[in-house]
Amino acid sequence: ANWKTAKEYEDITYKKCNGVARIAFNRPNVRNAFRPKTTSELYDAFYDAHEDVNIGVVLLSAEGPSTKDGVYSFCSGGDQSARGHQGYVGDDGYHRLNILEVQRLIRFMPKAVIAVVPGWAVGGGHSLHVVCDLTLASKEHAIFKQTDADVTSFDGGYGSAYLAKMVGQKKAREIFFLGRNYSAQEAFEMGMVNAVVPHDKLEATAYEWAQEILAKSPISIKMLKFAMNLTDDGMVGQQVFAGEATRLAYMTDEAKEGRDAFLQKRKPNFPKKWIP
Ligand code: 1HA
Repeated sequence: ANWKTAKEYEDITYKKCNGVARIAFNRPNVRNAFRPKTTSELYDAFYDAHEDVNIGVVLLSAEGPSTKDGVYSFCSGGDQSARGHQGYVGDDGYHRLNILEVQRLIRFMPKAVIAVVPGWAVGGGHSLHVVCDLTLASKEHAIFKQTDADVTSFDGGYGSAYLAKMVGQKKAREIFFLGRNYSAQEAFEMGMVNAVVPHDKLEATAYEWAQEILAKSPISIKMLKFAMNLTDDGMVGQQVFAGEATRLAYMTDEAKEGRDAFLQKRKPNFPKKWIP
């Protein structure tokens, strides 16, 4: 793949190639922990991928390994050294939990998002892989771990409750209550990883999976994602799904008549067909 840098950032890299966007954590020496700068850069890049009509699949990956010890990581969650009393403190001095906004962008992205996990996926980093549509993990180096209950920073949303829908209640409670390490293979067997991939083939495999998805009907992928989100997302899930129903309704003669009648200041004369 011939990746081209889409935008320069400090804490992440952002590249594009043939319909695929690749957003990657780039703080490998702290296991790709995120600070407020990281999350606002993630938000910016995900929003760009959301808006770009030439992008159909987004990879959330990570640069590495650490130059200190050669260890690979996906993301180790919130940067504990940036944690204040009410959240994570940014350059502006305000305390935020804005990784949750990034989670929502991933969740409501009208395209597939694939987590590409080369190493540690821990705490809020684990929750990010949970919220992505698919997860590919390095056979040799990926380790999944939930430390939220070690550091009193718990994700009571998608990170835990949605995880439980994915791996079952007993396993999800084990993951959070014991905080053990799980290999890519164990995570695969639990149902939270789609494929275990040899480390040196991980990025290429992610790109191949993306290309397979890109060959499908874009509307179908979007509607299927939103349909599968719907039951877990309550009224917001309904809103997102229904927005697409409205868009499809716009394309009918009926909708054109409704708009035209308003603009022409006359009563609408809808086609009198009640198609079952
Ligand atoms: O759950 C949430 C949220 C929920 C709701 C709303 C907002 C949320 C926001 C955030 C989060 C969270 O992410 S809570 C969970 C926060 N993360 C952690 O508790 C994980 C902390 N890290 C570790 O447990 C370990 O580092 C590790 C299992 C990922 C890797 O262990 P390893 O290979 O033994 O490496 P280690 O020596 O511990 O770390 C390497 C370097 O990276 C260390 O720095 P150094 O001594 O070389 O200077 C270490 O301090 C740094 N580092 C690793 N993780 C973090 C970190 N620095 C800051 N924050 C980190 N998360």
